Amino acid sequence: MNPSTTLVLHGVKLSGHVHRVELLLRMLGLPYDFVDASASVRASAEFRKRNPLAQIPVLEDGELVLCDSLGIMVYLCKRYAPETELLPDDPIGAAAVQRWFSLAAGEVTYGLANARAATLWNAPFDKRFAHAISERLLEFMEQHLANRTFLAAGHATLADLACYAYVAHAPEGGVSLEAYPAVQAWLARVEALPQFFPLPSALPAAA
Ligand SMILES: N[C@@H](CCC(=O)N[C@@H](CS)C(=O)NCC(=O)O)C(=O)O
Repeated sequence: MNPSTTLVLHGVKLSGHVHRVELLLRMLGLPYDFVDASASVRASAEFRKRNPLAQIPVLEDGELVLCDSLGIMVYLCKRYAPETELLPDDPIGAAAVQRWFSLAAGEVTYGLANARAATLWNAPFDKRFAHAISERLLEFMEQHLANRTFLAAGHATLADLACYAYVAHAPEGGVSLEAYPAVQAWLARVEALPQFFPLPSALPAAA
């Protein structure tokens, strides 16, 4: 089913939270407009009317305004692709996706995303703490993926889209992926999905 109005995604291209939503929009084949919402835009009264937390992503679907990347992903599947296997409906599949959503909003954010933001943009996060959380998460993922292809099922789900960008860009936060071959193989499997597109590198291109 296609939306009757064009969906509008507010975000910035270097955000992993925004990337997971944009990746899903592309995988579901939903047309959308992308509106830049860099820091000065997010601070405006107009943006805060959409999201009082002043965070991205925000998705507009006609009159409906949705905040929170994971909530937006659930909405898009349920509204426009109710049969998609990206959001399993069976009790075990649904619980497994929720577990990875919790990790995406927890360890992935407090570890990998915060280490990246502190390294690249001097965001006020404790890098040692973020690195310790990142390592614990990656060790768990390595063990989890040793005999699995995707995080929450035998096929890709929203769990993979939600976790992908900050894991793939861990080195930008000073977190090496070298010791995690199963995690690297999983990243390659996500990158091979139809309609995949990468989060751009935040590092300056080599001369
Ligand atoms: N729970 C939110 C978190 C979103 C989030 O932290 N977005 C960051 C960009 S990656 C942001 O807007 N940061 C600005 C701020 O928190 O002031 C979600 O999943 O959408």
